[in-house]
Amino acid sequence: MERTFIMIKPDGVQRGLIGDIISRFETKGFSLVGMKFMSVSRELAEKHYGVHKERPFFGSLVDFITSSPVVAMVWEGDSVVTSARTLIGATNPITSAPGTIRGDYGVTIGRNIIHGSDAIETAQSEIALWFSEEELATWESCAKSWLY
Ligand code: 3AN
Repeated sequence: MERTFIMIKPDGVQRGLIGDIISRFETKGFSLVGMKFMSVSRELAEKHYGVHKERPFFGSLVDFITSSPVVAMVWEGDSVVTSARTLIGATNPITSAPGTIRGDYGVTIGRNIIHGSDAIETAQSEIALWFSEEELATWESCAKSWLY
């Protein structure tokens, strides 16, 4: 079963959007397999956003992500990587569609509420970066097969 890494950024946490965001993933039909409310170290933030190291916004992005707690999550389900990106909406909240998380709640690209892995390989490396194996649960003992 496919998994993706989702992070509610400091702005999403401070604006009280945790419940709504989790609800959107749950009602879509995905399964939560890991979640923690946590402060982010500079080291973790720099590794997570390493691909953007040369971009002009890298420093402010790391400053922002480390400024106050985030909610780190792993969600599981059919094609969850692509589907989560659809639920989240385009990077720039000005152009993300109404009905998406960023489209409904965001205005600023540097404060776009939520992160979601952009590909299956990225999801695997981000999950390994943010979570240990013991922090991830399994739904095998639950009768959820009828959801799909
Ligand atoms: P996404 O989060 O939609 O995958 P990326 O990977 O292009 O978008 O960018 C990662 C993060 O970097 C974004 N979520 C946003 O917070 C920030 N970011 C991207 N582009 C800019 C920009 N032009 N100015 C400021 N921050 C940006």
